[in-house]
Order: sequence, then C-alpha cells, then structure tokens
Amino acid sequence: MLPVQPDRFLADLHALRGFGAAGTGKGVVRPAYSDADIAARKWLAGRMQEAGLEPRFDAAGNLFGLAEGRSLLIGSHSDSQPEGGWLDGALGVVAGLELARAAREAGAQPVSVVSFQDEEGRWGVTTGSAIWRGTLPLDEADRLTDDAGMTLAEARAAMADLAGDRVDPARFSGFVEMHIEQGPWLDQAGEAAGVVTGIVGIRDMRITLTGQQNHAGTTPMHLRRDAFQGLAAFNALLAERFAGVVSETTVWTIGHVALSPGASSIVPGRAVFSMQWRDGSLARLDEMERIVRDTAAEVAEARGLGLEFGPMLGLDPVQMDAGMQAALAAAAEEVCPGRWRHMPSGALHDASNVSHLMPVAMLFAPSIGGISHDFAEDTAEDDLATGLRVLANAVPRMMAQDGAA
Ligand code: HGY
Ligand code: MN
Ligand code: MN
Repeated sequence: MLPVQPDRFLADLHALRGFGAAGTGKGVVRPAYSDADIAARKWLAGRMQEAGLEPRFDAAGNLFGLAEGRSLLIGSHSDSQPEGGWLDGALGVVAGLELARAAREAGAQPVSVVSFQDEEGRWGVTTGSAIWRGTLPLDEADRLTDDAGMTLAEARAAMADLAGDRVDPARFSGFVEMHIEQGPWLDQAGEAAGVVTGIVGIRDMRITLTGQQNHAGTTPMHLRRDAFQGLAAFNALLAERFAGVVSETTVWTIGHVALSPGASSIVPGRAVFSMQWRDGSLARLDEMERIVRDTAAEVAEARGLGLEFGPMLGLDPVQMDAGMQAALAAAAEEVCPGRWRHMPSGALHDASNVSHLMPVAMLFAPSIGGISHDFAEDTAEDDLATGLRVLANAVPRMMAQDGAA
C-alpha cells in the first residue's frame, strides 16, 4: 500500500475548491477556460512541480504532471459545470497528485497526473480527452461554440502561451480515474466504494427550430409559427416514440433552451436547444438518434418551422479493463470489506476516451443524497479518505500487472 496522507490530500482538495468558490455551500463555478479554471490549472501545475512532476499543458488545455519513464496515469478533470460541485473531477485530479507524491516518497514505480480540459462539455462532450484520444481534431473542436456563441478557438487563445506538444500516451501503462458516483446507490446502501464495470454511451446535439417572430397580442393563434410551441410538441411526441425503445436505465435530457428573442410579448421566432440521450447499448443509441431526427422533422413540417441539426457529438459505451478492475476489487475488499460493489457508470468520464489508448479503471466514492451537478454535491471526508486508501492499495497491484504483462 502506498503511504498516502489523507490530510494532505483533503487540504489540496479544499484549496482547489477556492478557485471559483460559489459562495453557496461548497459549490464551484469553474467552467473550462473561465478565469477560475485557468487560475486553478496554474495552481495545479505548481503543485505538480512541487511533487517532482514535470507540468505540461497541451494545445487543448489538458494539464499533465509527468513522472520520468513509464508511469501509471491517474487523474480526471478540474473544470466544472456552470453550477458545479467541489468534487466532480477535482477528486480524481487531487487523488492522482497524492498518489504521485506517495509513490515518489515510497520509491515505488512512478505515477503521473492529469487534469483534462472541458470534461463538462462547454464545447463538446469530454472535449479535452477526446482531442487527446485523436477522435476530435483540434481544428474541428476550435469551431465548436458554447451556449453563448463563443468558439473554443477564442477561449484557447487565453492559454496559448502555455500550450505545449501532445503528450505521448505510450509512456503510460494505464489510467485510473477516481470520481464521485453522482448517483444514489452507494449512499443508500451505506457503502464506501464502487468499482466501475463500464461507462454508458452518450449522444448530444443542438437542434434549431425557426418560425416567425411576431407580436404576441395581434397574431392569431392559428397563424403563428411559434418556435417554442414546436419544441414543446417535439418533446411530448419524443417521449411517446421512445416508449417502445428505451430500457429502465435509458435517459434523455433537454437541458438548455434559448428562445429568441426571449420576451413575454413576442412570439418566439427561434428555439435552439440541447438534445442529449444516454444508454449502455450502441444499437439503442443509434435507434434513438433516428427517432430524434424523424420526430423533429415531422413536427417542423406540421408546423411550418425550419429545422437544423448541429454536429452529432458523443461517446460509445465502454468496458473497464478486467485486470485493473480486479486490482481495485481486491483493494476495496481489504480496505472496506463488504462495503463496496461493482457498478456501471451512468455519468460520462474522461476514462471513456482514454480506454481507447490504454487499459483504464475507475473507482467511485459515494455522493451524499446522490446529488451532483449542483452546488449541494458532497461526500463525507471519511469516504474520500477510504477511496484514497483503496487506490493506494490497488496501484501497486496494477503496477505488478504491468510488469507481468
Ligand atoms: O455529464 C456527464 O456525465 C459528466 O459529468 N460530464
Ligand atoms: Mn466529472
Ligand atoms: Mn460532471
């Protein structure tokens, strides 16, 4: 077991929370490339240097803390949702930092650290790790816009002076991401750890319905081409069409809507909205895409609305590496016997992308009340420390697997 120091780890987690602290509970506002995100990344780079690692930013804004030679990579992301919790992503990055320090202090095989950029998808879906993986070319990513219309290229300019070369994935033996569960199961069962078996797939696109902007007092209902009414009809019809196709674990969300021009006395001329769906089956994700496109086309046609689909973003479902899962399971059984489980992840993680570059595993800590993507997100500090100890126990097992491979 690597000699981790839970106090040092918790102190760093709280220090990271200071960047973008929301003033409401422990929440943070640290979206990718905001001033708070950039300041947090520079602070993390300093902590990496103090830990004997070489900090390196790539062009996407991913921050690596590199150990010399072949190493195990541990990390997650340090950007947040527009209203985020203090642990989503930050936990895995700071756990990586503590493991790297402990490995160095113990003279064990080295650990490198990463904080991926824009995991929360201000511009895409796990943007930074998708660029690192190679499936999202940087020039294509640069043209993506956030909900306010800012391109990634414009945002990246703020860190252009720090951008270095791509880090070669071949230097890492594997990737481990510790994360909060963000769901209710561990907390409800009073368990301390989850060994992730796989991560669901996701599809995400922006849809635009265009009608006729007009006066809300003088335009008779039957003559309106109201973009919001089109969106409302689409949403209702979609639920009916999905009913025969989805499983109990399928989810879909319209999480962002922009009505134009957005005034109580104007019939909205345009509705731009996000349409996201997630499932563990690739075939079902594809079938849902067909239903989304057909339903939107049908509604647009019936109501005389224009229809545009944005780029289709997404990640396919992936499985975690069996050997690394076994190392985490053996460690959990030693550290918190009978208080852990195997479980799938319904949230997306950078580990999805990284699984195409090297073996990956994920460890979950419980989320109090199953709340996340909210300022109220939290985890008992005892549970955070237990998760850290599970990792400290598992990492030498993973290193031994690499040597044996
Ligand atoms: O949305 C997600 O699943 C992740 O938190 N980015
Ligand atoms: Mn996350
Ligand atoms: Mn998140």
